[in-house]
Amino acid sequence: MMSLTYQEILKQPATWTQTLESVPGKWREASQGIYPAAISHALFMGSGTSLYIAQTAAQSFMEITGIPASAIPTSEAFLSTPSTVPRSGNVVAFIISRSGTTSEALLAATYLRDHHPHVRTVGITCNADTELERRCDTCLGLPFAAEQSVVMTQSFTTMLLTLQIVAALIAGNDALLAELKQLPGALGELLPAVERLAKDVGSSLDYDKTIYLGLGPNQGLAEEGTLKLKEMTQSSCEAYNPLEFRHGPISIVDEKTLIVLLEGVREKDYLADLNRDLKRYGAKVVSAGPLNTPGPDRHIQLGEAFSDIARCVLYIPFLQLLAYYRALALNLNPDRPRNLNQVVVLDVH
Ligand code: F1P
Repeated sequence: MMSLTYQEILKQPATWTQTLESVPGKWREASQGIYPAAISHALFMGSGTSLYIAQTAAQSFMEITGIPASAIPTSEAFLSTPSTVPRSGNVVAFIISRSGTTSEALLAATYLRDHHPHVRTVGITCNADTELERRCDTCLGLPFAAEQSVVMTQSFTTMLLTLQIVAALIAGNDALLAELKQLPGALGELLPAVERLAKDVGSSLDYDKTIYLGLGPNQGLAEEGTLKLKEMTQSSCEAYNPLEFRHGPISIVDEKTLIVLLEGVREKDYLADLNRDLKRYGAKVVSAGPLNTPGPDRHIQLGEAFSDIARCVLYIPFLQLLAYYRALALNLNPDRPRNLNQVVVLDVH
């Protein structure tokens, strides 16, 4: 039988089309009583993959709307409230959870509802009729992106794209909405080349560590790259901002290091120096993005027609397929990650 994870990765162009068609209407309904001009802060939270969605969504939201935004692990909303939840103003909290049943997401929703009436909670989930929906003030359900796999793939890009659409609607940015609408077609065209490179690089067992580099909105994507690789292959890997990586962590680079660089236009003048150092210390560098800066051993050109924000979801299928093909090369079953279930539950919820 074909791997469920693989099938869900390849479904993304179709799932993104459904997202773009349905989210504006869903948001119109769900956002009754939320007045864009009155929002003073947007808080994005999740656990695991959903935390990395929150990171990229928060950066996207602030860039698109100009409204201050931050991302936190859901546990921090109720365990470190004074340092994570603004004490006043009109705060909108997006609580992201594929399952809609993860304990920390439920605890955060209940805590905010009971203790912080100035915070309006919006659940984002891929399942219908969930406990998260019952505990939040309002909810965006995306059941067409529900998954059978343990490892989250199409749910990552669907929930991230949803939050970017919501930000564009809040900002009244029609040009960005039109740009986002080009994504399913762009991924459809790119997938064969993305898969070829992911298979080539992922199948090589010449590396004992993988480093993912991404700046700004791409940092959450780099983190997500590590999580896919850890879940599907239990390999050692880390994520960094590419310029930060030169300030110490570069000491770990050697001939058995694979670097996956997610290029953004904003850092284009700074990447040649980084690539030179990475090569000098023996790393194999694979880059993905719109630039094709001199230096990498392999490159996949993607998303040059898109802004840095709209391009975010386009990098992700490459990272997912890289982990998938490495799992196959290691004789592991990507559908059965070690020590992990679809939902992580605490005794207290
Ligand atoms: C989040 C999560 C996933 C992880 C695993 C367990 O769940 O931690 O990131 O890969 O599937 O659950 P959710 O709150 O988004 O359902």
